[in-house]
Amino acid sequence: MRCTMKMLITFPVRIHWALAVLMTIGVIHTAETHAAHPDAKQPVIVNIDAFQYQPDIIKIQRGQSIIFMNRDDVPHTVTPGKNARFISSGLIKGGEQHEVKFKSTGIQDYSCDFHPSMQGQVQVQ
Ligand SMILES: [Cu+2]
Repeated sequence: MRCTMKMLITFPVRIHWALAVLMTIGVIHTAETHAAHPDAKQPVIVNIDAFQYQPDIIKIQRGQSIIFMNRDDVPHTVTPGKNARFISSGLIKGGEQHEVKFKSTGIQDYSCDFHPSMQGQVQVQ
C-alpha cells in the first residue's frame, strides 16, 4: 500500500523529468543542426516600398528564396530581365507577397512592368 502511494506520487514527477530531458535534447539538437549548416537556406525578404525594391541589390545562395513583400497600396511585379532565370511573379497586389526560389547562380536583374524606374538585382552564388 505504501509502495503504491509512492508510485502514484513519483510517476507524474518522472513524466515531467522525462519531458524536461526530451525538451533539452530538442533544444541542443536544434542548436547543433543550425551550427552544422551555417548556410541553411532561409528565405530572405525584399520589401517593395515607396516604388522601390529594398534592398535593390541582394546576394543569396543558390536554392534560396526571396519573399517580395509589396508594402505599397498599388500593384507591382517582379519581372525577370534577359539575364534572369526565374518565372515572372505576375501581379503582386498591394499588401501581398510573392516568393521566388532561385535555382540558378549568376547575376539576375528584374524590374516592375508598371514602373520602369523600379529595378532590382539578385546575385545568386
Ligand atoms: Cu511597380
